[in-house]
Amino acid sequence: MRTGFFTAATICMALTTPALADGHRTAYPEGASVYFISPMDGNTVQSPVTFQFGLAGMGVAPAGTERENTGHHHLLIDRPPLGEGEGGMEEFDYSLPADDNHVHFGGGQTEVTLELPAGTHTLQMVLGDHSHVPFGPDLVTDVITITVE
Ligand SMILES: [Cu+2]
Repeated sequence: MRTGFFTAATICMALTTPALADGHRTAYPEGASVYFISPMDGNTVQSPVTFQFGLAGMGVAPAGTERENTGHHHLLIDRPPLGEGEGGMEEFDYSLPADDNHVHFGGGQTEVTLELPAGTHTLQMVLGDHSHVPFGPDLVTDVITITVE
């Protein structure tokens, strides 16, 4: 009985405080959001592509800066939505990798220009904390698709 009670309490807490549920993720204000300013879903663009990253309800700070309610942007390129890749939802519990599919803007950039090969690409923005751990499923964008000419 006792074990059952604690299990239920843990699940309840996980549902109401997702940012703290696993002890890894950093808390963030309710209602905060990240969004693409440009490009937008369905856009056809030329390479190099200028990206503008939007963030509401929080501030941008360089990687390594441990300041409440701040983070830095990441661009996920041509991979499944975060949480639906090989690591499943555990992707939200660890630092994002840094490779061709996971680009970090650890300088606190909100606008960058990137070379992308011609073709169709999927993109997702993810806000990460000072140690590159995603804040949580609320602080990612939908995956958008752009075509590079
Ligand atoms: Cu990062």
